[in-house]
This record gives sequence, structure tokens and C-alpha cells, in this order.
Amino acid sequence: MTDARLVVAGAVVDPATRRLLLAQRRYPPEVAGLWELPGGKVEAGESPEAALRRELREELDVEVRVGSALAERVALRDDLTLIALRAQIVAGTPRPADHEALRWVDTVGLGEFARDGLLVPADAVWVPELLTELGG
Ligand code: DCP
Repeated sequence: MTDARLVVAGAVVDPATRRLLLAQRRYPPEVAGLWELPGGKVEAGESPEAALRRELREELDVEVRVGSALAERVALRDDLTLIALRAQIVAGTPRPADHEALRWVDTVGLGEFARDGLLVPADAVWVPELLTELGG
């Protein structure tokens, strides 16, 4: 059996405002309108860090510096595993190319998105860790 492919999401935090970037999905219908940490699939031969830089360049038109991984990883399917890497924007202002909208949230905002069921299901696993990180 081959290893599961990775999907890498970015926990993009603005250190100046201690806010996290959320992006609203347009598709597929099951998650359209819900909010996620932006990212995408790691290509063959690509590192997760490079994949995240590529995805955020394509989706948000920003350059990011990629840091360490969040603790949780999520099995999306047998053959697809989701991870999150910390990231900071080093150039550009994010604008949504693929997403419906973008939002910077603080601990209160993130707590509200989570409480109201507005996050894509897989990403909810990171909420406690992100709340600690944004608040701590
Ligand atoms: N996903 C998720 N949470 C995220 C990012 C992605 O649960 N923060 C899931 C949704 C999809 C899968 O990961 O099931 C792939 O995500 P995308 O569709 O965003 O990635 P790509 O654009 O790379 O893939 P596709 O080839 O499907 O367009």
C-alpha cells in the first residue's frame, strides 16, 4: 500500500494583530460557504512547505514563510491526510482567487466560527491549539 497523499493547510497568523486567516470555500457543495485554513494537495516530489507556499501564492497571491506543524493531523480518507503548518505572510496582501471571502479572526472570532459550526469539519480539530496560540 502506498502512503497517503498529504493536503497541507496554512495556519497563517499575523503576529502584529494576533489574528488567524480564514478562507471561505466555494466548493464542493458539502463544504461550500464554510471556512478553512487555506491550502491544498502536496504534489509528487514536493515538500509540504513548498506546497503550502505554492498554494498560498496561487490562492491568495501572497508569499509566506512556513514554520512548524500543528500537532493534529486528520485522515480525510484512507488515501488523504491533512496537516497544518504555521505560516506568516512576508509579501503581499491576501486576496481571494479561489475562495469566496477571507477573514482575519482573533480568539473571539475563531471561537464564534467554531461554535456556530462555520468551519469545515476537518479543521475544527485545530481550534483548541489555535486558540492557545492566538491568546497565549
Ligand atoms: N481540506 C480540508 N481543510 C483544509 C484544506 C483542505 O479539509 N483546510 C480538504 C478539502 C478537500 C481536500 O482537503 O477534501 C483538498 O483540498 P482542496 O480541494 O482545497 O485542495 P486542492 O485545490 O489541491 O485539490 P483539488 O485537486 O481537489 O482541487
